Amino acid sequence: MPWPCVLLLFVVSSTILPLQAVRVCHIRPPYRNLHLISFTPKTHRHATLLPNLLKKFCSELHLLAPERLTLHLENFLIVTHPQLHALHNSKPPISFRYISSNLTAVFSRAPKQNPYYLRSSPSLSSSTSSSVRSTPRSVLPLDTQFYHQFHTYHILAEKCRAIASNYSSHVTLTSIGKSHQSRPILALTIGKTDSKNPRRIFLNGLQHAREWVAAAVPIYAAEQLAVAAAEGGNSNLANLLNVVQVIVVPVVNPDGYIYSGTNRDWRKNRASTSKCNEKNSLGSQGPGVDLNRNWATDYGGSGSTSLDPCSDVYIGTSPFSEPETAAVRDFVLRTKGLKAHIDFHSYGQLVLGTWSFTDDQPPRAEEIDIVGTTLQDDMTNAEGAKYRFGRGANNKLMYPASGTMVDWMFAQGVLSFTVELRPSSPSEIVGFRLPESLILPTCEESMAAVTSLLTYAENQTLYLESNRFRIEGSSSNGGNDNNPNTPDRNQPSAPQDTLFIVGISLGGAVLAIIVVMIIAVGFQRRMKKRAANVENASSSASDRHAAAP
Ligand code: 0X9
Ligand code: ZN
Repeated sequence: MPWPCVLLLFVVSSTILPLQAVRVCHIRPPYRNLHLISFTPKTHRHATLLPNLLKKFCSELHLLAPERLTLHLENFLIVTHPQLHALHNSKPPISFRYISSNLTAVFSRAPKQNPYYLRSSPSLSSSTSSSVRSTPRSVLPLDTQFYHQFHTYHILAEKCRAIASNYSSHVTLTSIGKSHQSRPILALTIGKTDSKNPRRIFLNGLQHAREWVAAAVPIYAAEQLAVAAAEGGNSNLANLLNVVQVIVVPVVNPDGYIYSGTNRDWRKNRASTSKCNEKNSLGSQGPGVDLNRNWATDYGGSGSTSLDPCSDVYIGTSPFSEPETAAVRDFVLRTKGLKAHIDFHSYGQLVLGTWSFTDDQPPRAEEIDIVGTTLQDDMTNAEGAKYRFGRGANNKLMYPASGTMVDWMFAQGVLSFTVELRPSSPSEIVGFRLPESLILPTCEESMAAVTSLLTYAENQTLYLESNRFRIEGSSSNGGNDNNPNTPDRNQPSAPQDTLFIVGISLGGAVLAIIVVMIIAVGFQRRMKKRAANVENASSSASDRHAAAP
């Protein structure tokens, strides 16, 4: 029999206050987006105020509501996430206690041991609830349920509004411009910054319509940061947010995102042209501009670009011809103190440093490598999914790309990375169609990178020094076999060895021959291993290239 989950009341004690007939709602598993909370009316005033409050929520928001309310005892409520937020925002006359969002765990207990299953156990007292997390909170918790599924654009925009209103002392929501189809491009700003010497980082997602997880990740980061800022205290994130402000534009391409709901492999924006078909399953032709080819740095260069308006990598008519890229450009140009940036995409599990269009040595190459390698490690260590770092056009991880956002950001002096989220390759899981169960882990590992980027922005010198030491000191995890820009400390050293051997005395010749043979065998083995690595890297790069764009 399914557990009927009702708003429960204890009948143990003295005062039972009859309420107006409020229905008892039944819910069934799966218990998604639900929270268990409680109220303890301490006075008759509370007890008279509460019924109306609850009734309001019940009728308007389908809150589970009691038939009776017990004075001095805990009265349990099951609320949906929006109800919880609405209740919180309504500043109820008595405080509620947040207990758990894991209703499956709560209701999987045997009825007799289940303090919340009171229909069949009316004698249980409120003290039995101590087995469930009962930290009183004044700040709304992170809504992890939200990240268990992909949402429509409308819901994502609602979520941004909810983050801004629920944490209004720490978060502001603005529109930085409009898309082709006049949708606002939303930006959330979290934390404060000293106006004389501002330090900011910028996160964005979803330049490419079909890369859905790349919208969830920046929203998760914004919510997580908002919770940390609101909770304050001495947490690492709260301290960082006292110094560094974070700006999040989760969906650069809202029109494309919406369109990908019906045309799942859509990549570009929704600029129209009469020249192309309205279809675009992978590989076919459709209108629109590839926003990540529409930036001014090496605009129209040879890195996977096209002048064909129907191509998936069409560059548009001129740099920033698209309202979406122009809006972000203008916003970035008027925002002082930007230190670092991540442009989230999927897929490949890659951290890519600038430049994207050339192998020429960029300025601050060592800095890019230290931060990039650290982000790679942070993301890998968070959940165990392996991320790889590389920079340059021919980094063996991804194809060259011209006119990209990260290259333009870097040209403005902002350390900038493309992060290709999960999955790692099309064969592992089907590319852009990431299973929903992997959204949250992807968000969580990305949060590790965001935290690291905040730490970098807080004190670049300290960050670089400590990570330089860590990367040089680590034998395997910190380094990256596939990164051509990291000096290969395992390069075979045969030429020096040979010179050395030539110089030794004749008496040592026999010994020298043995040494040479040992070195030669070792050298041969290393070369074989290296060849195998290169082969692996290039086959994964060509897989990737074949899949996107
Ligand atoms: O092609 C792109 O714009 C990005 N890849 S995606 O599959 N998400 O479309 C890569 C851009 C950065 N490229 C390099 N750093 N090479
Ligand atoms: Zn992309």
